[in-house]
Amino acid sequence: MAEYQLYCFAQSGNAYRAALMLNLIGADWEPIFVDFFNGETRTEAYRSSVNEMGEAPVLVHGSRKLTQSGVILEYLAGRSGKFLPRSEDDRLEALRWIIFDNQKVGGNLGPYRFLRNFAKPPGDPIVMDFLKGRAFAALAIVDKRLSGSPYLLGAEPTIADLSLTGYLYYPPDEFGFDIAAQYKNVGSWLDRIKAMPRWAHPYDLMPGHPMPA
Ligand SMILES: N[C@@H](CCC(=O)N[C@@H](CS)C(=O)NCC(=O)O)C(=O)O
Repeated sequence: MAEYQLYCFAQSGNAYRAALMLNLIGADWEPIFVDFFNGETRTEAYRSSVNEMGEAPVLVHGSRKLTQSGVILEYLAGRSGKFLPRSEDDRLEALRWIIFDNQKVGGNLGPYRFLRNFAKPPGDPIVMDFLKGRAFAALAIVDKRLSGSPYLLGAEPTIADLSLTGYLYYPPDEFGFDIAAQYKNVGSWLDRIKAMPRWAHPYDLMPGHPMPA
């Protein structure tokens, strides 16, 4: 058995944050497929034995079980010393961006992409416009931040960067817009992270893609 197990599925940008971190730090890890689209996270069994919050990702490390991608990133950075913000100020700054991402970037892009590609029926146009507008406003803030430095906290990549990539490598046709082309600094930053050894696309890193017809 691998050292780490990650409950995840390929379409989940929330889970990708943790899967990407595990891969980039060279951890010995294996995915455990969560059958999200058939309702696994809503079952009593999942909530009682995997995550009471009914969410993926979940990281298992020995007797420890961690949920919330931000918590998982912090844990792995602390253990590996990689992507770890060094000073107390930097740790707080990374946490600030991770929360911003969870709420405003991934927090809007995730539901938008879900309603556009996977929900039956697809999302109401008014809801879609709202989510898109919120996501664009948040991406503009990230783009401005990245105009001054290669990574969110400066010269070195941290867990804040890995968190923010969550939904940003999925294909533009799943969104109906091209984030990397529309937000140039975000596009170059995504390329920098993509060039790191052991980077992998979410569809190659986690199980469940392509989805059965
Ligand atoms: N803030 C959480 C979000 C996790 C999350 O919402 N995951 C989705 C899958 S992409 C989920 O399991 N949703 C189930 C639900 O909300 O009922 C994180 O970053 O881990």
